[in-house]
Amino acid sequence: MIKDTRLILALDVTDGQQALRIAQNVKGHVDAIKIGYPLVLAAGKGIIGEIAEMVPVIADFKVADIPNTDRLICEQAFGVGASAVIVHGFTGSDSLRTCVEVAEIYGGNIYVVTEMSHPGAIDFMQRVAEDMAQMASNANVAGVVAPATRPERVQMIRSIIGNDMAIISPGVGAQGGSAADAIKAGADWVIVGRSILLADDPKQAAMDIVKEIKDTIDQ
Ligand code: NUP
Repeated sequence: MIKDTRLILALDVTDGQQALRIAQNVKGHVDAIKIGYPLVLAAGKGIIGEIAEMVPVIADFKVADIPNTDRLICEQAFGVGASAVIVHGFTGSDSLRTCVEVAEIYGGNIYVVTEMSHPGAIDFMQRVAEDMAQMASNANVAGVVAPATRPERVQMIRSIIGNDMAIISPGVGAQGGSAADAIKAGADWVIVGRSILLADDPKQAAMDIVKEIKDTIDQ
């Protein structure tokens, strides 16, 4: 993924035509589009390939199974044109290794979820997030997912993984986090869904976030 706007759109809509229209509209202003279950279940996995013709696609399948099932899921995602797949870390190193092996075959990338951005992540995930970040950094992945809602946790995770891996950070806007704070804490990209999708002018909303990020970096 080319680091330019540092914005990833979470395309959480359930209408394929609408998804294509939004992708077309924002494509110059985002570095990637993240597609998850809502859109793929509604429109079919082929939507990944259609959008990937415009913008690199990250398949947010939060893969979390035994290695063989993980392999089958990752093959499906990369096979239709995803550039990257998001996988959970809590299933452990063998599951993660299998996802990385599939990514290597397709020339794609894996991002590992560490601590999620919603409040419930504190119940269980937070206490193992640093271990999962460490596992990710030993596993030759492109990066990790860390919460823009808790910039101090982004900073902590950055200190564990070092500077060779990327942090992609959801939780900006609708979940209460700020793009500027996430970038300052060490995120490489922010992931934004509803603040763009529900805006009167999604393209302008994306441009505003890109400007906020740029102003933060230039400071
Ligand atoms: O920890 C995570 N938090 C999170 O919100 C990991 C994620 N993958 N996401 C996803 O990011 C979530 O599923 C949604 O697609 C997007 C955030 O959307 P929004 O809150 O900006 O609308």
